[in-house]
Amino acid sequence: MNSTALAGHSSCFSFIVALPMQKTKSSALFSPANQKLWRLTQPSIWSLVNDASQDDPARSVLRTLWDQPRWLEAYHLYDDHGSNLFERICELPEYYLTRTENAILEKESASIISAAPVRCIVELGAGSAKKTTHLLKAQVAHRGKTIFSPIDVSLPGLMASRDFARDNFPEIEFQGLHARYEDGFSSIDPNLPTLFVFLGSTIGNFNPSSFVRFFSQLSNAMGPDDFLLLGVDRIKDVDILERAYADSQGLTAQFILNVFQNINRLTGSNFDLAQMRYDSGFNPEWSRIEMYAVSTAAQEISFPSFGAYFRWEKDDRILVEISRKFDALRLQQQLRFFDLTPIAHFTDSREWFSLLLFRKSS
Ligand code: AVJ
Repeated sequence: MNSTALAGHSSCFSFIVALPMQKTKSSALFSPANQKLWRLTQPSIWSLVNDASQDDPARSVLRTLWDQPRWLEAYHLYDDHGSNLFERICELPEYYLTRTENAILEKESASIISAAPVRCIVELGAGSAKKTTHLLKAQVAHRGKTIFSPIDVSLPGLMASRDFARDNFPEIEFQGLHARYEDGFSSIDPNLPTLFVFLGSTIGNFNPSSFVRFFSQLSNAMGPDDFLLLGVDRIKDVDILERAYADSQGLTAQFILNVFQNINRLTGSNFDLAQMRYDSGFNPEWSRIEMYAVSTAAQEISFPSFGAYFRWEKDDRILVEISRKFDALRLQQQLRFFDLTPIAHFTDSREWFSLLLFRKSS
């Protein structure tokens, strides 16, 4: 474990003694110019010193609710209740994604690590770190001491990930980044050979403009010895796709409608969950599942602190989440134009899910 990271917080005395050590230690992860942007706010967890760039979640909600169609940024789904619901979705028989990806990781982690000789693993999204176990195990077996640095906006997620790493992988130096993905990966030293890991088909949440921005920024932050492992859900039989987002227990409906509870809390708005229903389906033109909230009665939605309101008419829809389904070969081809060269492709026997490995091309 990173004991110097802990030392800076324990007492005044160790603060004086440990501070210089702490700086040399963490500079293994951050590029020297970016080191000063970060401070430890928790043992082994860094935050931006000046987080003014952080978007106000309430403003994000209003900005997209006035768009046409009305829509929401996916991150609002993951308040505490939403995160719990998502964990339960991952266990649903209809929701094959998590299970399938895990099985591929279990089988292929050694090959992935052999193909990507790195000293650091940066995971976008901390999750529970359990899905990363196989990779971490293979990395430690092949290379011994390693930096593991998850980036996440959820502090509880990072802390759980840190505790999991501490309890299971004494060889790992944990450096969590409490930040947005792009703020996190832009600070990492491009000279440190790093495997960036983006699992769970989370990339499927991104609309076209955030997709392009994300890969431009990530590729730009990557050094010549860096790799990207991307987990994506594939195009398949429409019934299988649609059932994964319309489960018989109604958990997905709860997960999607819960966002309005969160928004009421964030903005003081008056969305009435009893007057809306969940609807979802596959849109073949956009190759994505679309998840909507539909109003079952005309309602006036007001945002008192913004002096704003709109009428949500009966049967009108708010696009709460999208989940893109990918053609793996086409995606590999597309990412070449972001200077990412495909070097390996791992899938399951049904070809439902893919792990794509890329190298930064110079
Ligand atoms: C976390 C974005 C991968 O799109 O499958 C699951 C989210 N939403 N059921 C997905 C989700 C409804 C999930 N991702």
